[in-house]
Amino acid sequence: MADAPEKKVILSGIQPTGTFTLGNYIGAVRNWGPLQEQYRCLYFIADQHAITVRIEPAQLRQKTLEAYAQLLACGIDLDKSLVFIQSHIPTHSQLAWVLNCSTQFGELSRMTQFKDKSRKHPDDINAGLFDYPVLMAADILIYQADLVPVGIDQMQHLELARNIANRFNGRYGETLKVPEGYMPPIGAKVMSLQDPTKKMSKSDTNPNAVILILDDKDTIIRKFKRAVTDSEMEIVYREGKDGINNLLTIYSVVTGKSIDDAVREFDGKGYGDFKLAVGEAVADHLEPVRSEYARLIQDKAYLKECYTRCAGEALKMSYRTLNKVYKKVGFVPTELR
Ligand code: ATP
Ligand code: LTN
Repeated sequence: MADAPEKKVILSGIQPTGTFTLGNYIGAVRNWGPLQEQYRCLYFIADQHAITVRIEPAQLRQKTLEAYAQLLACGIDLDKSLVFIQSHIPTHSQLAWVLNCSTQFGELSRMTQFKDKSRKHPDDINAGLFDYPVLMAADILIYQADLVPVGIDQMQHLELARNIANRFNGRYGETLKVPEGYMPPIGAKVMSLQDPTKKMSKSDTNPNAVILILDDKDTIIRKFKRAVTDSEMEIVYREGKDGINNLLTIYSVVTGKSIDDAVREFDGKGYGDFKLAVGEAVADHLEPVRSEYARLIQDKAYLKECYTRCAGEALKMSYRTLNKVYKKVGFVPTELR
């Protein structure tokens, strides 16, 4: 009998820089669960990326475990996917070194995230921050991933990963799969509730700007009530109405209704009623995530068993690519791997 065709590989990561926001959830993590049915999925906590900005070691350790439990609480099923911690898999950094030598200084200098974060942390523009996209390329290419589900802010990094793969293949012969991005049709960029021209971000210092997926119902409603909108009175999706557009997008995603239906539903209503309805819908949608997280985070032994098993499998997969790459570039083979 012919072998069943191998499933396509999906890979994505998230940094343990804080509790996931509604932006992370809608733009990325929420979409990862449903993909498990059709694809071979690998998801990981990018703790090595997180140290490109200053973070206390104890905090990083705790946030990494919390992020791991949050991923599982968001519907990722360990019978179908591998969920691991980046620093447990040394091959990512090993491949990153080789890929560094196929990456140009100029292209890394153009990365928007590098420029933004350099501006935010002018006293710590470290080489890791600069090299961040090459490690990200290695994360993806080491598993020969076909698809990478991310929010819009990561598309530039993904494009760079594609360029690096093409350049490597051009120089050494076909070795690395060139991945495609996978963006949600709606919600690829959820905006801050306090400045709807800026993306909602885990590292925002204004707590009212950000909904955390573990916020309780009262907190969620309070934050939506304070959301910045505009001085008009019309609930429509239109250019220039960034605050209302953002709320309509969020409402549409968490209720499964189309934006047009949402606009019809709130026709003639005031902003106050609308914000309350969005807050309630988000809180209800996130409630199962919050309770599942509360259960999982108690069980450290279970979490350890999960990330250890997954790392073992991921490591084995990753060696296949690393060994090929090492051979192609001309490293002398060793029995040690
Ligand atoms: P930080 O504030 O620490 O930079 P972040 O909130 O931007 O963190 P990341 O860990 O960089 O989060 O991103 C994880 C995933 O969430 C990525 O796929 C990213 O594209 C997506 N994402 C982040 N913020 C948003 C947002 N506001 N809207 C949609 N997707 C988002
Ligand atoms: N840079 C990503 C996190 C990340 C990632 C990856 C995403 C690290 N490695 C590989 C997709 C594929 C971010 O979300 N900021």
